[in-house]
Amino acid sequence: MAKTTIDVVGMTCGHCKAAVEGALNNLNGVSEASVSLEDNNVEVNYDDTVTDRAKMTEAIEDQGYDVK
Ligand code: 9UX
Repeated sequence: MAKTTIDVVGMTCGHCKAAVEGALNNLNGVSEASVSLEDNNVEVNYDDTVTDRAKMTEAIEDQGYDVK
């Protein structure tokens, strides 16, 4: 299991938080995604034999947010 923090641009409200967390939790290999609106990032616990940062970045961008 691996853990990473991804900086995300453009999340301002609770719906943004839910959209990003939901998109990541829907990915195979992600066990937990937790957005901090204060820090503009998302902490992700994941299985690095199943998924990777590129896939997570794509899922976040698909929701309309930019990844730094
Ligand atoms: Mo509320 Mo978050 O309109 O973009 S969903 S700010």
